[in-house]
Amino acid sequence: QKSRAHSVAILGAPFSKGQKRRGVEHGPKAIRDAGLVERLSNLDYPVHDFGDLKFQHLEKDEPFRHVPFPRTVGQANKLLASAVSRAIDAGHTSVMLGGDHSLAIGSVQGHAQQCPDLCLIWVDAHADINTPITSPSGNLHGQSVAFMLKELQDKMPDIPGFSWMKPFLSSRDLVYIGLRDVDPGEHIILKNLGIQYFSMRDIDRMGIQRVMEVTFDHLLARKQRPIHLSFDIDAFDPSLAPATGTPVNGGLTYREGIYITEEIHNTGLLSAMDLVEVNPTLGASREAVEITASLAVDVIVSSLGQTREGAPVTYQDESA
Ligand code: HAR
Ligand code: MN
Ligand code: MN
Ligand code: MN
Repeated sequence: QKSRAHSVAILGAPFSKGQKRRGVEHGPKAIRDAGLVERLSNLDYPVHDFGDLKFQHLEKDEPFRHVPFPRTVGQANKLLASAVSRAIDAGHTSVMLGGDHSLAIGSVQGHAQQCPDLCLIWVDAHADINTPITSPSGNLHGQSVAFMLKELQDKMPDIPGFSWMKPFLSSRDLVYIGLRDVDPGEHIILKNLGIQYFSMRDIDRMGIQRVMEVTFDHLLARKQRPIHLSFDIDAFDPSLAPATGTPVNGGLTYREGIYITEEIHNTGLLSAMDLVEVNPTLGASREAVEITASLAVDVIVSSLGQTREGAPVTYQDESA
């Protein structure tokens, strides 16, 4: 398993207008406070923390149908997309700290500006593939994937705030892991487009090892290509990740979650990732918030090469 000694760019995205509960904009600080940069410095590449993006909050942003804050979400994602694109162009592996999951629109789009052949692994309790028409809540964090998919282009109305982007991803270049709360309209889309997904039931049946094998067969068998990992912390069981806005029982175990990220690291193809939906105002206690943020750090460092079996000594030599 090769892996280039990449540098890592951390981009904080303190943003919450893709859903109705405030507090998730404090996710980046909670994840940093849980020791992200120190833990990454144990790995063998340089870390550049670019701080937090400064998002604008628009005064006038009328809902589109029942979808709140369309222009605010659109503009935030436009800003994030250019930041991710610049980070990838500069040779970094991009690590976006959310923030709510609507931010994946900009993160994946910015990555795709540099790597048009990327594939997407979406680890989440939810499919986030509602269109503004099918969405029961109207919340844009439940619609991120619908903005990306070419196959849904004619199902998407023109939403104010999103004229800067066009759909860029094929549905065959996407795999879901961890689903257990899928809306009826989303189920129809998954089935109609033949999207490869592994629900928690599939993980129960197949085991996580086989799930990852089939995931990579599906995405990488034809050719090796950059991977975007979009990891929603609510993929984990709420006992492990309580501080999040839409917890759903019966989620990933710690070992399943870490196995997913170890396998993704071992491909040597991870090019950008998101860690979203940590909401430090929602934990029932200080400890609940700390275990959630510390789990987020474990997911990130494991994706970037921390192993459970140790590693040979490496020397800090960038020319090597
Ligand atoms: N499917 C529901 C909706 O569209 C809830 C999904 C949003 N929750 C998330 N996203 N955290 O993964 O509103
Ligand atoms: Mn999500
Ligand atoms: Mn979710
Ligand atoms: Mn490695």
